[in-house]
Amino acid sequence: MDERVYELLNDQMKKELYSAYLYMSFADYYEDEGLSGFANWYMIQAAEERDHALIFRKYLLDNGKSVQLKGIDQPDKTFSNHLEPLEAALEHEKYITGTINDIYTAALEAKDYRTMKFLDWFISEQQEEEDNAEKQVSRMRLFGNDAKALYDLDQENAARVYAVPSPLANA
Ligand code: OFO
Repeated sequence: MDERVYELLNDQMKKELYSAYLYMSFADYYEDEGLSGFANWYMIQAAEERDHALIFRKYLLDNGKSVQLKGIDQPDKTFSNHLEPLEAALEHEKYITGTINDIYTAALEAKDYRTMKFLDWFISEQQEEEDNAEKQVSRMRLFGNDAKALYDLDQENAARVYAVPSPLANA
């Protein structure tokens, strides 16, 4: 495997684990705010991010590469209203989309078609994650100032259930 592609895949594991850590901090904020549905949403999001890291880990191991676990930063977000974590999540997902695109570009340049194919799942996943994050932002902007509507949004988020991502389910 091309050295740069390898490094980027390895770094992505850390970024996905940081995403899990970040979303857990959002869940903690919402728990403190009494919005346990939003907390549920972000704990499931955190579980998905950990799974994303495991998918990269498996890909490296399946391709005979060693895994290098690197240090994970402390999330430094503090929030002053219910909208801010949702906006931070959208911004973060766009950043992660950029990092996936960077690996794809490196794989293309290295003619590493296998890695490009592997990344296809993540490219679709990022579109879904950005869509979900955008939906959370717009619904909070529209309805977040109304107590009954906020309660309903919280209930909706409470209904989210964890599902194993297909690359791990089929592993
Ligand atoms: Fe790993 O998908 Fe969000 O960041």
